[in-house]
Amino acid sequence: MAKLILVLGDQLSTDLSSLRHYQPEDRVLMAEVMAEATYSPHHKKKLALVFSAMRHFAKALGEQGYNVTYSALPDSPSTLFDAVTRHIDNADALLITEPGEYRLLAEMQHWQAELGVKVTLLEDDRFFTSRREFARWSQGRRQWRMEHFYRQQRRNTGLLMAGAEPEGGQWNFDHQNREAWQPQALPPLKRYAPDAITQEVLALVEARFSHHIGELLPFEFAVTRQQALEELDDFITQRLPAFGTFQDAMASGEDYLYHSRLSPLINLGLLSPREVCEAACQAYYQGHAPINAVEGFVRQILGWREYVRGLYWTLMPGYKSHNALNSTRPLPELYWSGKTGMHCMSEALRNTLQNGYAHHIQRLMITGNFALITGLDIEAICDWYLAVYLDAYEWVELPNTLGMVMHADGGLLASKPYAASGKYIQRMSNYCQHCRYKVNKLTGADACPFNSFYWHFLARNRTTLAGNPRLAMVYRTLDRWDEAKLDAINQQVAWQWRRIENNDL
Ligand code: FAD
Ligand code: DLZ
Ligand code: SF4
Repeated sequence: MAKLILVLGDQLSTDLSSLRHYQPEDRVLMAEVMAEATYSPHHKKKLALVFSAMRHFAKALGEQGYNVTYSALPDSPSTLFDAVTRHIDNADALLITEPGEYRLLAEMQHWQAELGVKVTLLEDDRFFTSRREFARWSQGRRQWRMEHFYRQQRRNTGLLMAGAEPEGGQWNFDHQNREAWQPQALPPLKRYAPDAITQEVLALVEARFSHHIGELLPFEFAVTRQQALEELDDFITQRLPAFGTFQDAMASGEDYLYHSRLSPLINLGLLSPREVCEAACQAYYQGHAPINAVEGFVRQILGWREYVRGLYWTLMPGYKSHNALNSTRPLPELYWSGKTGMHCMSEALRNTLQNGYAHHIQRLMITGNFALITGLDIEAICDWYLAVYLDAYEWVELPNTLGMVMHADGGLLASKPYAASGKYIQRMSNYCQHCRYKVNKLTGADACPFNSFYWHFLARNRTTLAGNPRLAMVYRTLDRWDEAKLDAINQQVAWQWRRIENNDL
């Protein structure tokens, strides 16, 4: 009985559950399709990355002896279902590792009836925790907290454990990981010159997707398993040792700092989360990187990445419709153009549009914080985050945006909204030194917009947020302010909104 095995664009792992069932009579199908390329206006660099990595992966599978059919754009069926329909004829069954996004899983669940052949969806076991294990962990818990989940993950995997105790005597070294930026020379990044396959993909993206967001060139990203391993090694040797210390820092003109840039490669399947965590732990045991760096890094992958995935699959499809703070303002044009006088925003947006990248603190505390405190429309901001990053897939983007940034799930993902005034940005970066606005001013034409938007956010969400013990202090401050001051904030915010609408903030 011959099987057709459909491998999706973010399933580029030779140990994929579906490929483990491959027999010599089977065929692997990979297809570039317009439906996947356009369900979001993906950044041009993301399209190039996904297509180039898919083509390289198919070639590598062929070289290893697999029968591979690769359907390349522009001459490809428009949907994955159409691609399967075209190639199913000699097969008696279709095998797929479950897709990462709910919308596709929901579609695939109808395929057996529509195709008339047996369709088997296998678990995607490239994660530390299965969907079922997360559902079991979360069931009956009054509160879901990443930190509790993470400790269980450490115990289950033995990563950074010394017997029953956490390595270094603590679960978390975050207090050492909040250094503000200090000017310093950063290690150079590795760049990969586009080969013939990538050049063909770049020409395709330029010809067919020129209206998509972002800058296509230069394109120097890793696209093969070998290059992904080089990227991992480069991060572990060059940047991991200082990763923890400057994890929350931001600096004008510095796009990556000591971050790993590995998320696009892990999410595509070119690196496994386990091998990445193990490489970081090895650096600790060999004395190459300190515990605060290694634990901080491992927590992002073993903790946060697994946690948001578990939460996504446990709560979808309902999760997508939450809007606890009633955020409804249309997304300002500046998110797409990057044009704004707010230097912190302009830096985060430049990085985003040029590189398809922004590090976590830029996503959370700059573009995310601005979206939260101005009350931007949930669907629009989620769509934006899904479109603009190389690593964006809904299973990881949605909980981070809707939950962590917008607090739209009412505090399920994060116990307090990550709202901040300009003061936080000033403390963690050098942005304010280059800005046309004055970070210490609350009102006036040159006042930092984050300040008035922040207090306005707290005032307008008082009913929902004032009971949160972690916000008690800021509400006590707000309570001391008289009507005149609150009125001035309202006027400042109204004026800033007019400037936003005129693309002039
Ligand atoms: P590093 O700082 O080097 O971190 C190491 C790794 O940890 C990352 O490669 C990533 O795999 C993982 N990680 C870190 N933080 C998170 C997190 N909060 N959730 C899940 N994994 C995490 N990450 C994505 O992979 N895809 C997304 O679509 C995505 N959308 C986001 C949207 C918002 C609004 C926010 C605030 C965060 C989002 N993140 C997303 C998480 C995080 O910002 C990125 O994983 C990280 O910036 C990627 O860069 P890096 O590889 O240099 O990360
Ligand atoms: C992201 C993406 C893009 C841009 N294009 C394709 C494609 O043409 N063919 C394909 O199989 N997969 C693609 N992908 C990845 C899918 O969108 C991804 O598998 C789902 O979103 C589930 O995570
Ligand atoms: Fe951003 Fe305000 Fe600082 Fe300007 S002054 S960089 S707007 S925080």
